[in-house]
Amino acid sequence: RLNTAAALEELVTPSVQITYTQHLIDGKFVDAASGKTFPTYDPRTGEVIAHVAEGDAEDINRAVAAARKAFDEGPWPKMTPYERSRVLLRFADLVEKHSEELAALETWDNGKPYEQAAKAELPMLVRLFHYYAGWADKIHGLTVPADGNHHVQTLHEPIGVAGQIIPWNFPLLMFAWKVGPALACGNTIVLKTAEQTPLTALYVAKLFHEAGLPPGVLNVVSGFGPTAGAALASHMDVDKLAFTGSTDTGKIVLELAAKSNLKPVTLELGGKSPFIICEDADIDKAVELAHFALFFNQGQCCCAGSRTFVHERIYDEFLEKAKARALRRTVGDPFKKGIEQGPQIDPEQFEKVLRYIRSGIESNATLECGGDKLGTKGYFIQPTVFSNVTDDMLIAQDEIFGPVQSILKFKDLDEVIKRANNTRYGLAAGVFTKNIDTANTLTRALRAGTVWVNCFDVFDAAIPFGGYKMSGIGREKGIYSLHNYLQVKAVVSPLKNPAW
Ligand code: TXE
Repeated sequence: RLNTAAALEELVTPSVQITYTQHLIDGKFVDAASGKTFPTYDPRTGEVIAHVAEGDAEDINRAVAAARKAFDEGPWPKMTPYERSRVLLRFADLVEKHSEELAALETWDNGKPYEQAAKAELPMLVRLFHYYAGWADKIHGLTVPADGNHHVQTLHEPIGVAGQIIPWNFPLLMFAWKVGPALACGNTIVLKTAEQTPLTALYVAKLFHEAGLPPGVLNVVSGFGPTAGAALASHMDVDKLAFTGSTDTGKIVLELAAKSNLKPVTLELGGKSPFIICEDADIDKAVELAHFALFFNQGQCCCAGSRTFVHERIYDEFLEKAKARALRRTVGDPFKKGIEQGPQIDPEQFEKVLRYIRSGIESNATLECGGDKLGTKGYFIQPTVFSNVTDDMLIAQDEIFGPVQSILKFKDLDEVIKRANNTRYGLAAGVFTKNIDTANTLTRALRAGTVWVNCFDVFDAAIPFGGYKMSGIGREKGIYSLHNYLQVKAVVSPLKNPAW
């Protein structure tokens, strides 16, 4: 029996008030043009937390017009880089000051453990804005030694109005990954949050204005994908689109961007990341890390280590221990201390995960533990482990996005390389070995945007993140993220006296 039921009995009441539910456009909170609202829910219970403004094309038009004006007329792009950097730093200070409320709001709207939000995600949010504040005054072009008698230089200019569409699994961190580089480079923004988690972005956008961000630079619209999201992706006056979400929706927004004004698009999409545990691995450590790689954030991570490949010589021992670890996982009210796993985000995701569990059972994978929902309200799912998973099973191919670990057996390196790469995704991979040659071979052979060796889910503001293949286009974080938000202008002028 999972040691969790007690934690589901009595729910903690979050100690945070919902203050901001309207769109933030041109520095002001405003209702939707249509006057419509939609509910956002507490995933612990399915009860309504708040009603927020429901954006559609008209709200996106208003937000884009504000962002356009703030870009074309300034002051933001014309401020000195140092002044922009100071705004980002002041914002980071305000986030730090409001960390507890923000973590509570994030947990309430998303269901993730409060301790994770407060101790890991909020500090990371602050760190990301310190990082991008550091970049703001270090963005510059080159002088280019071209043939001929010309002085040639490149100017790195902001790209203009950035449209940004984010998902619900890390609402604040996705906000930071998108907004940080765009603002550091001097752009203006219209950001559409995920319909499941609209609350924290509105809160931090308000803090940005307290930090001195001019009106119109950052506009936040709540609403649904096919209405507000599609209007943003296809807007003729948006100069760049950044999207994080499913591969299917990524294809839609890429098409909308192409069919409208050919705005460049960066995409951070799904994954089916392999985590390869070699025969020389310290089994206890590997079990813990593979567990973390999959179950972190209720399994709702694009880079989740969702195919655990284990060498045949250590497979049986690994499996026993992986199962024991999953059974020890504490599931319950994410506001309670010591809870490792909260509810899934919403009924759709909850049903999707349960469908994949049924598919695993039907395709004759061995259900080692879990396999069902937990409790009678909210969207809790038992930590689930499947063994004897083969590559052709749906649970080994599709992104489940839930607490379902699939364990596969392998014999040798060549075989596991082929199998690990045999996926339409290429977001991340993990390797667990003591052998440097094995590590070097695997890191080079794996077709993925990140390879974690003897670690997993190590995120840092400076480390680029993004996917090969159908996991996306482009990189976020690090120096690479700046390229998404800059135009390069070549400036050429004749030299009067070429000899000098
Ligand atoms: O994603 P969507 P959903 C994966 C994960 C999950 C699946 C479905 O496997 O189970 O996607 O989740 C907006 N035009 N990931 O349905 O639809 C939407 O409003 C413009 C992985 O939540 O991709 C939201 O803001 N925008 C992922 C955002 O897209 C549209 C994180 C993501 O929603 C739109 C989340 C449209 N037509 C889910 N339709 C990751 N990479 O981390 C929707 N949106």
